Amino acid sequence: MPKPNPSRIRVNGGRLWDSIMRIAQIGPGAEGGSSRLALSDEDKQARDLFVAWCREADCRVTVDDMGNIFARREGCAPQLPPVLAGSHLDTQPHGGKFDGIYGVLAALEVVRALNDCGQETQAPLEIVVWTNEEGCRFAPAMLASGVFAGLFDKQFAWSRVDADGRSVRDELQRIDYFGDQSCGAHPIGALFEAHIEQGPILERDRDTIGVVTGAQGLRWYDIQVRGRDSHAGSTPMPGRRDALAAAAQLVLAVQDMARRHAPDAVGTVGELTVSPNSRNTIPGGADFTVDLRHPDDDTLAALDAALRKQCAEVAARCEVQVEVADIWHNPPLRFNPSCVDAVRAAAAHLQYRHQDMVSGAGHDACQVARIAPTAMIFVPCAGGVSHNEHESAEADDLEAGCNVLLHAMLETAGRA
Ligand code: HGY
Ligand code: MN
Ligand code: MN
Repeated sequence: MPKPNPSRIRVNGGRLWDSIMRIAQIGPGAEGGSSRLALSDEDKQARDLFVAWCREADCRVTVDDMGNIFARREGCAPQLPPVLAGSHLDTQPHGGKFDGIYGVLAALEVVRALNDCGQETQAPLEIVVWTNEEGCRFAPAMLASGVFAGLFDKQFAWSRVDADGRSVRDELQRIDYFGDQSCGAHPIGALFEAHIEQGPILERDRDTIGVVTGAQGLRWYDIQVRGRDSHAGSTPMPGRRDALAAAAQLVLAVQDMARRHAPDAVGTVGELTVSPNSRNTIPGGADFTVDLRHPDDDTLAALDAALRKQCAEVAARCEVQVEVADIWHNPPLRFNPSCVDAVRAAAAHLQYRHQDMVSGAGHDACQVARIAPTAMIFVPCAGGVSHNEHESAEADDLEAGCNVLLHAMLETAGRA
C-alpha cells in the first residue's frame, strides 16, 4: 500500500467518537454523564478496556507504582525519548463524558491512524493515563502526574485517603494497578494533552482549536470551624457559637474577594460538612474546602492573605475557632514555546480557526510541564460547561483537535 504524504494523514473521527461513547458506558451517571472516581471499580473497568485497546493497537503497556499507564508505539529510533500524549480517565462524581477521556482516546486514535497508514516515527510515541487527576476522591488533584514530575512525594501520595479512610496505595493494589515501574523514572521527550476547554471562549469566538500557552495558578485549603453544639430552642441568639453561621459568612467572603479581583480571579467552596448535622442542634462543627485561582501568583498571594484575614475576623466575631490548612499551591505556568508552536502550526496547516489561550482549569500537563516540554490543545464544549453530567462536545471539533494532536506529535517525534 503506498504510504500517504504524512501531511495528509487524518484521524478517524467516527472511531474516536465511538471509543468515547463506549467508555461512557462504564460508570454512567444518572443524567447521561460519567461517574468513575479515581481507583474505583468503574475506574478499573475503564482502565482495563483502554489497556485492551492499546494492545490491539500493538502497543507495549507498562504501569508505574502510582498507577500511571504508558502504552508505547515503537519508533525507528527507540533510543530517543518518547513523545507522550494522554490525560486522565477518572471523573468528578457527576462528571461528563469528555473531561480527560477525550485526551486519552485522542492519543489512542493518533496511534490507530498511524497504524492504519503504516506511518512510522523516529521517536517512539506513548499514550499515558495519569492517576487521580480530579482530586475529588483523593486530594490534591493531578496527584500521580505530580509525583511523576517530582512535585509530590510518593509516600505522601500513597498515604492520601478518601472520606472512608481508604488510601491511594491500598486502592491501587485493590484494583491491581500498583505497577512495577517506579513513578518518575520514565523517559519523556515531550507531552501533549488534548482536552475540552471547560470554558466558554472557543464557542463564543467560533474557534475550533485553543492553542494553550499556559495555565493559571491555584491554591486549595481545608478549613475547620469549631463552635459549640447546643440546643436550637433554648439557646438565645446572643452568645451562640454557631460554626455553620460562621462558615456561611466565610463562603460569601470567598465569593466577595474573588469579585474584588475581577475579571480573572475565581473562588469556590465546593465541599461543606456540618456537625452534628441535626436540625435542632446549633452546629458546633463546619468543615469546608476553598479553591482560589488566578493567572498571576502575586494576586493569588493577595487572595491567600485576604482569606486568612477574613477567617480571623469571623472567628472573633462569631466566637469560634477557625483552622486553615494549606492543601496545595500550584503556581501559574507557561507551556514550552516549541511545543506550543507545533500545536499552532498544526492548526494552521489543517486550516482550523484557532486562538492562543490560558487554561482556567488545572491539568496533568501542568504538572509535567515543570520537567518536560509540554503543550495542550483545547476544543470547544457546549456552553463551556464541564464537571457536569450535561458536558458535551461536537464530534467534528473532537476530530479536529485529534488531527492537531497527530500532526503536532508527528512534527515533534519526527517522521521516519
Ligand atoms: O481542578 C481542576 O482544575 C481539574 O479539573 N482537576
Ligand atoms: Mn480534566
Ligand atoms: Mn476535571
